[in-house]
Amino acid sequence: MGTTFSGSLDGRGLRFAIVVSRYNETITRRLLEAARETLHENGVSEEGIDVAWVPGAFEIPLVAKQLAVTGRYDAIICLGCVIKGETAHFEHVSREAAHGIARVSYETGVPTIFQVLTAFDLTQAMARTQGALNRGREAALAAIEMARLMERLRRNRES
Ligand code: INI
Repeated sequence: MGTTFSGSLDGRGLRFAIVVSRYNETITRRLLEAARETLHENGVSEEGIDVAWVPGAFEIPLVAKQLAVTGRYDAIICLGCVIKGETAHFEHVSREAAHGIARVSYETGVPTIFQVLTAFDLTQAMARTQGALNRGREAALAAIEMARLMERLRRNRES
């Protein structure tokens, strides 16, 4: 019988970097708080969480990559909020954030979690940063699970 690989939600001893954008900061702070809280709830220590602030979602991938290549982190969590305005700027920013964040994962092998909200208005964004629905929580859980899964896959490669 073959092997089934899966991660776990045990964050003890893991290290994370969170890249968070200041644009729409009311929302991104809420994502950050929920992500931090969830990491702690799952055993990640205060010293295990570094945070880097960037101006907007467009700048997230560069900083995420810079952090990923240090080799210090088990996963990178990217938090941002893009809200549709009256021009196509929204499309460019959200597309590049998504592509860029995915590329960081593929190029570095470090799980890089995409939690850049793309909303049509502030109400939609607020709804996704409340209570159990807070997407910062989802991002933190995905980061722990992916960190543990990658660790498991590395062990499998070495054995
Ligand atoms: N950045 C965001 O994070 N969210 C937005 O909604 C947004 N809009 O709508 O313009 C936004 N723009 C700034 C962008 O991310 C860069 O910081 C800027 O273009 C400088 O490179």
